[in-house]
Amino acid sequence: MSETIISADLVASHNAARKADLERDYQSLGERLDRRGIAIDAIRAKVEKFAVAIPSWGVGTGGTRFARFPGAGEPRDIFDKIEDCAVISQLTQATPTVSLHIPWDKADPNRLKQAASRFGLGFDAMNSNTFSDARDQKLSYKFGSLSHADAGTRRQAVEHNLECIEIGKTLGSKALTVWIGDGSNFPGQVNFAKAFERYLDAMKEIYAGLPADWKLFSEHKMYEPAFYSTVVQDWGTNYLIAKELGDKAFCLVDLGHHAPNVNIEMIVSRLIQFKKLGGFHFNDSKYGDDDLDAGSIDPYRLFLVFNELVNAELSGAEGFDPAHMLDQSHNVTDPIESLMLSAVEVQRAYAQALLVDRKALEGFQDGNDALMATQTLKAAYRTDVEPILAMARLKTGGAIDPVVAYRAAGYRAKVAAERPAVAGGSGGIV
Ligand SMILES: [Mn+2]
Repeated sequence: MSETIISADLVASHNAARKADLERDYQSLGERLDRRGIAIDAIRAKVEKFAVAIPSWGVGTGGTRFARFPGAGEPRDIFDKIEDCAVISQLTQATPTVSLHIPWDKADPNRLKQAASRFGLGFDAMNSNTFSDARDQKLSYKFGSLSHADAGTRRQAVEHNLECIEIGKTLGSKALTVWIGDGSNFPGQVNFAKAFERYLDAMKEIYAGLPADWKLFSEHKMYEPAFYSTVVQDWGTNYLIAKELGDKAFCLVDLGHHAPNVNIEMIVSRLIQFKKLGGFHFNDSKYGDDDLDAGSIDPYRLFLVFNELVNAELSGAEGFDPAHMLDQSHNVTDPIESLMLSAVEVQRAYAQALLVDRKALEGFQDGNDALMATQTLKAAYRTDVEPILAMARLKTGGAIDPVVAYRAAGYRAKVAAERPAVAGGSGGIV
């Protein structure tokens, strides 16, 4: 039995006070779903198994390039971060793994593993960082990393990624996510084809270092930090990379890394069709790579993405096993609260997508009944699945209302007393 940070008695009394109401709501929803031919317990069982990883960097307060305003009790190191992740996991029962970022989270891998397993946590994909310069780093990434014009700088970036794999092997991770900031700020600054060629060559070296049971995820992003051109800018380029590298290479889709109005769910469908969907960084966006809380701006889009994922899951698409991770920056909220609610929002979109009447939808599509086809999706999306999510938490030992239980536990005030305030001022993680 793993340790819990929030008192089990507190969670139990929180749940006891809400259990009777939840049971009534669950039964009432169950009756309505039954009329639609859906067994509520089967949906709940799938929701209970659904998991999304927490990014270690998400539990600290984020910031913008203008400033960062730290919150109270911010984690001082990766071990504090793991404890914050344990709280999220305990109360939501939806986030069993942590995704590490090297070098930010660099520590003795055996100690890391021990710290996480204390709370029953595992490790998701490893994330390399060649978009900023680490302390004591020999060569700078100011003008790029894996696509840099200088062979020595490329070598250093490759070695760093290989080191991430080595650390991940000890931790039990099974994937490496590579996002680079390489690109240019001025027309003419780089030769597009040469830069991409250098990137591919470097990625081939990283790919060659992957253990047999690992996956390599490349993550595209339209712009930023480079503002004129970006080497891995869209899903098309990402697909080329995955295709060029081999069977263990897949595309990672960060929802915020596209132009406004881009049809992300269709990109997801394409990548599933051609067996190159590796996973997600869930977040939401209003303008660009805003890294807002998942489902906070456009929950319908999140549902439409899950509609594609559930369609693939139910049709038994070969090799379909995408990784789920949150990738957010919390500037004005308690990161633990945001991450708990975001994990629940992702779970909600999954549950709603499971309610889509796919047989009816197919009939409307084949009959060109656009109105009824779209209403079929809306009927699923409009269903309030909260009783399913809350019951899944109750049954697995989480809290019926994670934020209320978290606030009642006084965790933030407790760690604020133990963890000295950090200075603000500089730009945050974006
Ligand atoms: Mn991301």
